[in-house]
Amino acid sequence: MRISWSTAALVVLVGAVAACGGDDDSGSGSAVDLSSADSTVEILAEDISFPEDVYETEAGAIGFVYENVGSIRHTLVIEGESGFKLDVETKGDVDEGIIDLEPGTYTLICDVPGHRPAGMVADLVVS
Ligand SMILES: [Cu+2]
Repeated sequence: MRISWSTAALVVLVGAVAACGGDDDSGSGSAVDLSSADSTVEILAEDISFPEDVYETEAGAIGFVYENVGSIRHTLVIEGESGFKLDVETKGDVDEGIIDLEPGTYTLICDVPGHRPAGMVADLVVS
């Protein structure tokens, strides 16, 4: 797995901002170490959609990098996996998380009210 320098810089930046702000109420935090992930999925949050209808990855510890390229708040939730939620407040925000998933097809959504019906829903195919 490789993380580009720009991504690494962004993550460091966002971490610093979050530390200063201190009001991250999502509980997802920003101190996730993606180096322990078996695979990584990068997902962009647009206003109001995901760029892809289907994301594919391999079973195991899956790292998610969620970047807000829109201008309003978005979240990333995996239906049926209540312990996992990423939250990106505004443009440029990046949130990361790791979750163990077995093979199957999962549903990714943004659970900000109105966003799922507007198109923020995609399949995650884990093989
Ligand atoms: Cu959204």
